[in-house]
Amino acid sequence: MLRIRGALIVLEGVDRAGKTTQCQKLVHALQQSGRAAEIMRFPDRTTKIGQLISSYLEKKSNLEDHTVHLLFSANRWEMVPLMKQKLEQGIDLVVDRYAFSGVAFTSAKPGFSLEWCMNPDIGLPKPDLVMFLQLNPNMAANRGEFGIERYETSAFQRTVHQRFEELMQDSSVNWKVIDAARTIEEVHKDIKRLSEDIISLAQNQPVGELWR
Ligand code: 2DT
Repeated sequence: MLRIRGALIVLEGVDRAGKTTQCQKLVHALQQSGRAAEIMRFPDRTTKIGQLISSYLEKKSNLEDHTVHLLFSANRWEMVPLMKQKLEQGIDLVVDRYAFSGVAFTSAKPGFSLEWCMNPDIGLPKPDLVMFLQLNPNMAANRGEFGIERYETSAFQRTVHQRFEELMQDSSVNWKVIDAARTIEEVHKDIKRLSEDIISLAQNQPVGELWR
């Protein structure tokens, strides 16, 4: 019998949009319906590269901007063999941030083009579905104070949001915009439905290559 592959599903959005909560709820719902589903998140702070990134985000160390961008990308590439293995085993991967966060955050810094930022991530496993949790920056700010990590200021988040809007113009990626200003359950219902649809479609197709 032909083994049916899992789907690669990514959640993106600005801070406070509810990505992490929704990833957890989606994995739980898929598991409840009998699928093998697992959560992943980037940056993955558990690896050696991830620890360098974590210390940078916590402002315990400084890294040059190009360097940290490449580390974020390397942190994805180091997980690629495992991701491919899991997808081939039929496991659905629900991923909290991916290359799109990589590009949106670095290109929000002065002097970084989208194109330069996209380059190191070209060829990563292409998500079957990328859901962007849309929340306007004012509403995000109303959900509470920003944290103390790097990038957690409203001015920077506004620019990040603009960069995501530019990335969403790219029709080679299967973007779906989700209104994240609703209740957790309403948002979850949409995410679950879109995910179930893509899981059936993806199983008959090979995993693609991002931005190639
Ligand atoms: P969280 O761990 O709270 O999601 O914050 N980031 C993330 C980048 O700058 N580049 C990337 O490639 C990725 C995946 C977004 C992580 C912070 O790191 C930023 C917020």
